[in-house]
Amino acid sequence: MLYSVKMRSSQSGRHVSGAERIVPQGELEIVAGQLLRRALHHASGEADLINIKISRLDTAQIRRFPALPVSSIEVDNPAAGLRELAKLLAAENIPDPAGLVAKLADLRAMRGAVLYDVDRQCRWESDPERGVRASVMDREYLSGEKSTPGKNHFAEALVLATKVANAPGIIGELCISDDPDYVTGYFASLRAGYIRISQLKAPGVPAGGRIFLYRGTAEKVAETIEFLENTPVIVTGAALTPPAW
Ligand code: WAQ
Ligand code: MG
Repeated sequence: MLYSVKMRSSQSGRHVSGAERIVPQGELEIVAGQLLRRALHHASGEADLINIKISRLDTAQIRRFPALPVSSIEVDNPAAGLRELAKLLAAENIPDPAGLVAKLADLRAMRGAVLYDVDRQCRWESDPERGVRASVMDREYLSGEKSTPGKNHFAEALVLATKVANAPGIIGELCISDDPDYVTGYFASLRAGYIRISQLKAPGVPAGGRIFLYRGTAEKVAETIEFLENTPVIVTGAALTPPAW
């Protein structure tokens, strides 16, 4: 039996941290404890509200996707990283790369991501302050592999990016961590894979966020959001550590 475990924490209503896991019943206690510790000790602030939600999954609904292939671009400073990001968007024929990169660099303290319609140039989240949260996902645990406490930015982002890239109507994703000292970000899509960029912000900067790029009809947005929020996804063959720069 598998369960979805979601954690989110906030301080005075402002999002501080969140995480999603899929675990067997026997690991619920340990994983809930790990997520609780993580919520209590977060670099972005001390939480005054922590929510841990556990729900049993219908295993017949679980979709499995192979992890996106990982590649990397090393840059000397954040400005160069943002330029590389814009180049990747241009290479994907996404309209207004510079505008999108500027939008990303401006984001802060959302629980979820911006769902951005690249052709209509509008946002589709019903609550723009919260955004759309990709959820109910995890890596496939290899036999004997124990889930580790603490946050592995790369491993978690690769799982999220793989789910998002496989969502109907999503043609790409941009990400900068909101953790003040985590400066590596990425662009990901089913076509391009998961492309790390070594610096997208300066150390100590609390800003960060995600933009999911949507292309499709207005009628199909609901299907995309439903997949992102509720379809259980297990990502296979995902590395725990990134390739060396
Ligand atoms: N669904 C949608 N948006 C999310 C989610 C989610 N499940 N989790 C976080 N976000 C949004 C939210 O706006 C956060 O403020 C923002 O993304 C950043 O989240 O290869 O740590 O968890 O080394 O701070 C990238 C790793 C790490 C790069 C990204 O993001 C690499 C990271 P964080
Ligand atoms: Mg964070």
